[in-house]
Amino acid sequence: LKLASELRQALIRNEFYLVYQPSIEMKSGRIVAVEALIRWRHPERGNVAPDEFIPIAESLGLIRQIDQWVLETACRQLLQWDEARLPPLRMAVNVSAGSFGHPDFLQGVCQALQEIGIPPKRLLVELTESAILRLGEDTERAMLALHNLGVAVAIDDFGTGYSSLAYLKLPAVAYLKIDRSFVTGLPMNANDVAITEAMVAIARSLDLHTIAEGIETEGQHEFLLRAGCQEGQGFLYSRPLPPDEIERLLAPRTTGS
Ligand code: G
Ligand code: G
Ligand code: MN
Ligand code: NA
Repeated sequence: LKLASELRQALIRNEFYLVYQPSIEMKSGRIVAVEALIRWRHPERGNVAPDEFIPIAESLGLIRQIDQWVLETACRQLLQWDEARLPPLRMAVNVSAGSFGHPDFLQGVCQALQEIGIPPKRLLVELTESAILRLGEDTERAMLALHNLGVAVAIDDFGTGYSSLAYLKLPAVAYLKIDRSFVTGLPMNANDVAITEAMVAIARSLDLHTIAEGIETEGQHEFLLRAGCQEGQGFLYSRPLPPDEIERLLAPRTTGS
């Protein structure tokens, strides 16, 4: 596959970049966090979607390098925003099973946080349910190590992954992301209403923070706010943005004179 050999070169050639999607507190509408999302600017093909190249990177064993690059780049960005006196955001990064389950993952996280100077509680690691299923017994070990470091984990794409609910009890798991597929049908679809309400109820009773994904309409926002969902992401608030646009949204305004 041509894409495979090009993917090997992409890190060296600096073809990856990150965009950041805001996450808002439902009650106030304030931006409280961003999620880093990788993009690949291919010299000939133009932008290649992560859905296309992440699975290839996983199968080629390149994902650990890529995820580490994402982690470091996102942490450096967070430091820059702090220095520009933006409100203190939480930074979420997506991590694949192959990275999360590797014995060196914790050290990579530790190193990025320490070298760049980011407190562990500012970072959120997003792991999909399907990744947890693939990890099996490695999940618990990696989760405990992250928890001891002070980094929280979000279960991404919650409700789509055929895995058990047992991992919701693991100490690092502090966030649950309600998948876009359940948000789409709100507030009209009775099944989506029942499922999202049940998810918020589970999260609340386990003391987990809920983040709904893919919010596109006021009706979805209203429903989720009333259901008790704490945070939301989606095109209604903002698309994933390059760093300078995040700054424009959040920079402290200089007042007159
Ligand atoms: O940004 P977009 O919606 O196109 O992302 C598509 C998928 O790619 C999402 O499921 C997301 O979790 C995944 N993804 C985006 N950025 C990263 C990344 O930096 N690392 C990993 N492992 N997955 C990512
Ligand atoms: O799987 P994960 O949640 O990491 O994927 C995030 C992806 O979802 C991003 O690539 C982003 O572009 C996409 N996304 C974010 N908000 C919306 C939305 O409101 N509607 C749709 N259709 N996609 C969204
Ligand atoms: Mn995610
Ligand atoms: Na998701």
